[in-house]
Formats: sequence, structure tokens, C-alpha cells
Amino acid sequence: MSAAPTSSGATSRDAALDQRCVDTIRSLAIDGVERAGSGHPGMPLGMAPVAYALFARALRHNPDDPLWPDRDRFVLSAGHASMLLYAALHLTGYDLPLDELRHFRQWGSRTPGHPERDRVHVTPGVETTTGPLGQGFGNAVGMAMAERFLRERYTDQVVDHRTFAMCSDGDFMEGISAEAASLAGHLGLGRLVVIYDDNQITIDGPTSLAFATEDVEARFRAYGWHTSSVEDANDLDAIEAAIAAACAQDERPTLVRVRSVIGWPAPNKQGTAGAHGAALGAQEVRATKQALGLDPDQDFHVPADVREHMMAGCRERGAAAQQAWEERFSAWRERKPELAREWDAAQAARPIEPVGPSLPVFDPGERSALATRSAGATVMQTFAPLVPTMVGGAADLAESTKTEFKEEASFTREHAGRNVHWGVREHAMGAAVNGLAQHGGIVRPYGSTFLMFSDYMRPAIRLSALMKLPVAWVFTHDSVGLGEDGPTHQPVEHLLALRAIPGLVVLRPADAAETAQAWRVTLEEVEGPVCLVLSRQDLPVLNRDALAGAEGLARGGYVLAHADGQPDAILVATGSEVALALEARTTLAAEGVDVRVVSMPSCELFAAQDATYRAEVLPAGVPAVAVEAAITLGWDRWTHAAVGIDRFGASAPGAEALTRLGMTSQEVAGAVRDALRAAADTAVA
Ligand SMILES: Cc1ncc(C[n+]2csc(CCOP(=O)(O)OP(=O)(O)O)c2C)c(N)n1
Ligand SMILES: [Mg+2]
Repeated sequence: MSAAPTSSGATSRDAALDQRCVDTIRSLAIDGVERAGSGHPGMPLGMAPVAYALFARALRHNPDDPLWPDRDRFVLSAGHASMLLYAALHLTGYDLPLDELRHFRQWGSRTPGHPERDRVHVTPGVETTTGPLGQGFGNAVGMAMAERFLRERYTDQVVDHRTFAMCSDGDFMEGISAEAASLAGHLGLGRLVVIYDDNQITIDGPTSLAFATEDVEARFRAYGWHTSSVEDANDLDAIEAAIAAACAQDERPTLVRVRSVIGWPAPNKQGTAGAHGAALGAQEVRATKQALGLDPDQDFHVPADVREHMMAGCRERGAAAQQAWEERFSAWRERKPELAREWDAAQAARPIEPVGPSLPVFDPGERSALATRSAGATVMQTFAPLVPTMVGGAADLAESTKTEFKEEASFTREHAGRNVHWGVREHAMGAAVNGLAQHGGIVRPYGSTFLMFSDYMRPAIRLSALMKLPVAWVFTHDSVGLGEDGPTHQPVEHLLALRAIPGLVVLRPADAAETAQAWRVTLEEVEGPVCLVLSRQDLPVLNRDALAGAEGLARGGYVLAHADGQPDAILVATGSEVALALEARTTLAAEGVDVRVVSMPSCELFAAQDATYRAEVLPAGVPAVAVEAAITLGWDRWTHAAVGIDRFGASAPGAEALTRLGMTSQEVAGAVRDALRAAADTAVA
């Protein structure tokens, strides 16, 4: 590799100054890692010219207003290279002072390792990066979909930007990127430009260990991408030419493969896995700076001309680009007041108007039983006009999960409709839904599949919670009650597994009315991600005249059925088991036992209520029994005993599977009697 950029194209630029900028990125990155004593110097050293080409030239961004809606998006999928991003952000004038770089990876700094995007953007300029390789690539696909959808809806007067991503070998070894690339190719996301750091090194050594035969470019071409390559990461002109060519593509996404040397020019570590994930060491840092012609005694040093060139230049260009957009945007607002109103609501991730008044009312007299997935379908149609930029779909199960907007078009290559056909690609769906939300302007993007397949998208669900993204995960076929498909399809541990994710709201409505409320709460009240867990089988439409109204769902758990005064016992049930609890209540009432039934569609929302409310619903000292067609682990937080299914299910008609696995009102009534006996024994003892 050459020590200085090759000059393959005539430019009016000051090549020496460009080189100093690139090398300043390099030196800041290795200083940050060195000071932290941890981090990843290899990719920042190798890919600094690409970061420079992007941040100082190609990206249309305004460091003084990192959230300007029409900015280009940049995703560092290989989030381990975060010092590369921090150095670029600092040098281009974002509010990320050198002191933050000095506190790389330290508690409370704005320069964490693998910076995720928080709802409020912890680090200005970080759209997102990812820890789990491949997720960021999927996010970028979602962002490009968002741009496409919004451009079509609001015209390129107001939406006209690109999504760039930087990926590593690991990103492309991960299967999720195959799914996401295939989808991006299918949709022809021409505004997506992905740069691949082909340094032929991963943690365990050279890619020849495990990635020798794969031709990534050929694979992407097969997906329908445009590809190009740059054979020397130090060839700034070639990089810029490749990016420019990518930006000229509007029909197909582009992969630019850049051959780099990890850790270049660290004399002892370049080209080896040793440069990937550990500080270089003081001697090697000095030697690297010397190789770059920098003063080895200077730390976190930014030459004045570099600062002037990168910072002033980017801020000036960014401000001008944003200003031009603001003018177009104001003119558009005046011409299109209705759309502008919609835009404002969408930017705030909210419906145009409250959805409550338009929600359907389900009358048990008209229809006595309805699957909550079917109720969900009806509810979605009623709120659809109030969230015109809500986009989503199922992973090839729309017929089953019933999550389509009926009167709306599909999201295709030709037209960005609201119904996305994700294909059988749960991993990519998860990451792209997150990307749709990260982009902004798309209200509650959603992805849907069977509850059991949530396992295939768990990393994305986890990241949605970590980043507090306003997305909806709609999971149907929520218990062994789905029946004949058998135990591979019957979720038993999934509710608990989802509840274990901090910040994720899991909502399992008991009937049609609760399903309507569940969507309302999702669209209007919960800031972060929500899992809607719905039944395949019909459930009784509860007679709300004789019971409490479904609005109680907003508090997570509420008293559904209860005689006045202190009950003898409490049944706490979720989803399909609420009807079972009501039956058991009737049985026990005939025996003189007064049972309260609490519907608990969301443990998280209930836990967030104040102690007084929680004690009203679940008074201390009253034996409480949980009922849920799933493993019982976790219910001891709320109840003294639980009726559930602590084993895998079995292939049988749904009703029989439920009965044989103990989900009967007799079993539930028996558990209440046991709990009352246990309480009495304790009292005597
Ligand atoms: C899903 C996932 N698995 C494993 C890791 C741990 N990990 C971090 S980087 C990396 C691979 C490093 O190779 P590459 O992606 O080529 O990055 P480079 O070293 O070239 O910068 C691995 C396995 C991860 N971050 N995410
Ligand atoms: Mg690599």
C-alpha cells in the first residue's frame, strides 16, 4: 500500500491538506483507544480516508443541526470502529469536544463503545451504530426505505437524501445482512450506498480461515445491487469517484468494496488481527505517528489548518444546504397545509388526531367470539387514516397475522405503499423496522410474524428497546392454542423472554376490546417499542357491561371482575386465559368463594403504576394465582402460585392441546382452592 494517496484524478484540492486531515482522523482514533486502554484502532486506521471522503465531502449534513430532517444518514454498522466516527464528528464540527474523545468508553461520556442511538441521540451526529454485526446494515436498509416512502409522499422538494453505511467483513458474514441486502436489491433502494471495508481480517485472523471462497461483490450483484471496488483505501480520489458513481445510481443500491489494510500504517500490527480490538500500545502508537509524519509526542492533536478546513468547511456547507432546504420546505408548507400538518405529527411520531374516538366497538351480542389477531385487523383499518406514514408488514405471514392495511398499496420497487412484504426474512425485518423508526417521519413502523419466530428477530427487538425506538412488533399465534402445527410453532417461553428485555412493553390483550386499547396505547402512550401478542384462536368477546371497561389496559393490569369488598382470592390472567379465569370465578362463586379476576395484559405497564394502585388491584394478603398458557417463571413477582405450561407443547387441535396441558377452568379453580388452603395453613402455623 502506498504511503501517500495516489493521485488518480485531477482535482483542485490541496492533496497534502487532505492527507493531513485523514491522518488527523487516524491519530485521534488511536489516541482515544490508547487513552481508554480499550477499543478498536484497526478499522479507523485503515478506513480513515473513507471517513474523510464521506464526512468532509460526500455527506450532506449540518454539524450545527444534527437532526435536520433532510440530512443524509450515515450508519457505522461495524460499530466497533466508533473512534473513527467520533474523530470524524469532532473534526467536522459536531458538539463533541476533544475532551469527549479523551473520555472514550468512560462512564457518562458521549463517546461510548458501540454507540447506539438513544431516542434523544446521546452523541450528536450518531444516527446509529451496532454492536451485533449486521444489524446496522439492516437499519440502513430501513432508513433508505423511509426516505423512499417519504420522498414519494411529500415529493423531493422536502425529502431528498441518501443513506450511507460502512460495513466490515463481520457484517457480511452475518446472515442478517444477506436478508437485508436481498430486500434492498428487490426494492431497488438506489439511495443506499454501502461501503465495505474489505480488509480480509476478522478477530480470529485472516478471512481465509472462514470466508475464503465468498465473492461478496458477486453476491451483491446477484441481489440486484450495483457494485464497484477501490483497490487501495489510501486512494482518496478513487474513493471519491466510487462514491460519486454510487450517488449517480437511482435504481439500485450500491456496494463499494474498499480494499484496506487493517491498522495501516502501524509498523508491527498492520494487516493483522492484532490491530482489530486492542490498544496499539505506547510504542506502536509512536511508531504509527512517525510513519504518518506526525509528532509522536503530541496527543489528541488537531493542526489548525485541518480544523479550519474540516470544521469550517463542513459547517458552512451544511448550513447552506439546510438553509436551501428550509426555503423549499416553507414554500411547500404553504402550498400543502394538510400535508404539512401530517408531516408535523409524523415527525413527532404521533397520530394526526387521537385514535380513541375512531376505535371500533365490539358487541358480544353481534359476535360472541373473535381471535385477537382478527380484532387487530379491524382496529388497524380504523386508525390507518390517522397515521398515514405508518409502514410495515409481515414476514410472509400477512394472511395469518392479519396486519395489512386493506385499502393501501404494497411497498414495491415502483411505488412506496404502506404494506411491506418483508418476505421470509425476520432478521432483516427486525433491523429494517428499527431503521424506519431511526429515520424519523414514519409513525410506528411495524413487523409481524408468529410469536415463536420472535426468536429470529430477538437481537433487533432488544436493540429497539435499548434505543427506545417507537416501533410495534405484532406477534400472533401466541400459545399452544395455535394447535396442529405442533411444538416447533407453539411458543411457551417467549412471553417471559420478551418481558425480560428492559424497556420493552409486552401487551397481550384478552379480547377484542382490549386489542383496540392495546393499539391505542401503542400509538399514543408508549414511547418505546411495544410487542402486541395476539391469539390465533377465537376468544370470547367479553361482555363489558357486566365487567370493567377495557380502558384499564393502559394501566397494565386492572380489576376486570370483582364483587365489592375484599375478595377471598385473586386470579391474574393474560390474553386467552382471562376467559378461563372468568369461568373459574363462576365455578368458585358457586362454592361460596369470592374471586376477583385481574386482567394483566402488560406486566411492564402495571409495574410502572404507583404502589397505591398496584395494592388496590392486588391487595397484600389475598392469595393470588396467575393463569397464562406459557411457562410460569416470573409470575412469582405478582402472585403466590401460577397455572401455566412448563414444558413444550404438542401437535393436536388447539383446544385439545390447551386442555391436555392443563389450561382448563377446573385446573384453575383447583389452583385457587390450593392457594386458599396454603394461606390458611400459613395462618394456623
Ligand atoms: C453478532 C456479533 N457477533 C460477534 C461480534 C464480535 N465481533 C466484533 S468485531 C468482530 C469481527 C471483526 O472483523 P471485521 O468485522 O472484519 O472487523 P475488522 O476487524 O476488520 O475491523 C466480531 C466477531 C459482534 N460484534 N457481533
Ligand atoms: Mg475485517
